[in-house]
Amino acid sequence: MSTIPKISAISVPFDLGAGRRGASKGPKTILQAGLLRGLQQMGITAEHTGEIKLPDDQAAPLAAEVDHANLKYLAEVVQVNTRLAKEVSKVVQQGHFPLILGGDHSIAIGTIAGLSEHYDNLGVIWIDAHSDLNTAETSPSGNIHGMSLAVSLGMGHPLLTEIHNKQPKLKPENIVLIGSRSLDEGEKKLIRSLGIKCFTMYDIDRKGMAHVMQEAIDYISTKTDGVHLSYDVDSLDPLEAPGTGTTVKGGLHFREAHLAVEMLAEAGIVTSAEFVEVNPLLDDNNKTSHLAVGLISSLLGKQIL
Ligand code: 5AB
Ligand code: MN
Ligand code: MN
Ligand code: MN
Repeated sequence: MSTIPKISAISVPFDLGAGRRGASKGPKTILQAGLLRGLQQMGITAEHTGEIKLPDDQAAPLAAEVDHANLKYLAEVVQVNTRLAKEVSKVVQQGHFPLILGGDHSIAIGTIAGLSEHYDNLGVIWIDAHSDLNTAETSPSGNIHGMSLAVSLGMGHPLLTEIHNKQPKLKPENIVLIGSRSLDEGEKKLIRSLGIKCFTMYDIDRKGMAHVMQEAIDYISTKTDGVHLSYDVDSLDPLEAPGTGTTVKGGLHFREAHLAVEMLAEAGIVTSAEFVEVNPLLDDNNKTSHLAVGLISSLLGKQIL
């Protein structure tokens, strides 16, 4: 990505979409780990456009009105994502590259909603141990961070799917899942019935990360007019990324995780990105925040030589 536009980083210090608290502190530690300085040293113009405001008391009456069985903190998730969608849309309008720092993965709802205003065929590369394709009906936890991709496909509570109007935001054939290894029954059914492209850890072991990424890039670049990268750090093995709320063994190794973003940089197809689920309260010496900085730098063109 040699012709990278100005980067506008947006912090979303929100964690009520997850089952554990702490991801709200992710954006701050990622910035403290030197994100902007590193990008500037690479010759990239990067600014921090600010933080999305957290839910206020106005969320409470809304929460009381809606039926939110198995949708924890629905009102708060709706409020934060409504604000985020507006901000992301504004950044795209300005011609900048939106870089969203989470926060738990429920914020993908707002990111994708804001992006969808500007693309007819938005592609999404979803690197995650999970597929986040649950609905209130299939979710084992009620945590909305496990539902964000389903919401973007138009499935779920109307208060979520109707954020920022356009419906649905995404088409199933424009999605690629990478790193999957913990899928709930309802999610598996949905992946099969909608024919969503899914590279599990088995595929990565079997074919190698380079092969998988090339297939993913070829698949998504022909039919989309923009590609959003949604990178959940729990895609990495917990040994590499201990600071995250829902770890699953058998994940991406350090180099596999970087190769993925290096190949995306080389392909030059990514038009926006979010890095989510960094939880400093669970981390080991900010290892996971530093990892996120490394991954973002590689995505934006940092090379070894
Ligand atoms: B994450 C689980 N599928 O729905 C659920 O971290 C986990 O954004 C979701 O990928 C994990 O509760 C959500 C069991
Ligand atoms: Mn400008
Ligand atoms: Mn996720
Ligand atoms: Mn995950």
